[in-house]
Amino acid sequence: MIKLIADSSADVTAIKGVPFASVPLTIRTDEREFTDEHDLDIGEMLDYMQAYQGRSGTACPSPERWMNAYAGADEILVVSLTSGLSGTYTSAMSAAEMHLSMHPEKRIHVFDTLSAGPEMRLLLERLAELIRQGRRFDELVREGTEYLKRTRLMCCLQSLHNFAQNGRVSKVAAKAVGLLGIRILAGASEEGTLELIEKCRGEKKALAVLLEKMHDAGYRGGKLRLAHAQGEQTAQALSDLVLARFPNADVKIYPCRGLCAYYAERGGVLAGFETI
Ligand code: X90
Repeated sequence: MIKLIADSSADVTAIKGVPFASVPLTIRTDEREFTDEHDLDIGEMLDYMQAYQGRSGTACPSPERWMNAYAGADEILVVSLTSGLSGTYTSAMSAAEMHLSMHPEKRIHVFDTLSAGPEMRLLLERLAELIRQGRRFDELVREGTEYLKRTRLMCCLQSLHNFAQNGRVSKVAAKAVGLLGIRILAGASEEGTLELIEKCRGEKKALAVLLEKMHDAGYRGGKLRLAHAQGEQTAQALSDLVLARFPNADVKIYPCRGLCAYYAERGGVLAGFETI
């Protein structure tokens, strides 16, 4: 049996026709801890975070969590959040090492996506498609690795507060975008870190520029996955722009789960897309 597994930053809870498990990260303050599972109320978490005055942070899944997800499957493909910003990949790899030492006949591959959210989802969709075609493990690894080179992640955010307080972007960069009406366009760099692209005044302008940046990166109307942190209207506006330019684009809009919602912050939209 082959199984697909991703950490919760992929914003995926199930995949049609393929065994799948989601391994949660956690989001915490000094008072509360949120486990990024199905029943997590994202709206409530964002309200709480907005009102909370102290520090907050996140933690990657423990190797034990990964090992539990590995149990029972013969061949395992893991789609992990970027190693450039999180210990998730390292944790998945040490779990794989331990699991294989007990079950040497099994196979595990961990994809370091150097990305997050919707770009991870694109990879999961691609792998699921190949699995349904009956492709072999080695081919899945090879094709998945190739596919990742043709996908990208960009985002439009209203705040970098949570990135900054976790030391994942400089405080100087974060200060400049806490201002009312300013939207920050950013993307996943080649090293899998957050790369600032541009600051824009107002959403309309920001989305127009984002589409240009996507086009520059090679987007020509292929798959586009938009994950939003209670920013459905923004995601819809971007989708409208994209469809006006590429009427046959394959666009899907859906809510972020906890980890991405925490970092994207309310109103943030993440765009994962295919390039040519
Ligand atoms: O290990 C941990 O505590 C988790 C740290 C996660 C940090 C990154 C989360 C990114 C969520 C936000 C916008 C897209 C940025 C992409 C950069 C690769 C998504």
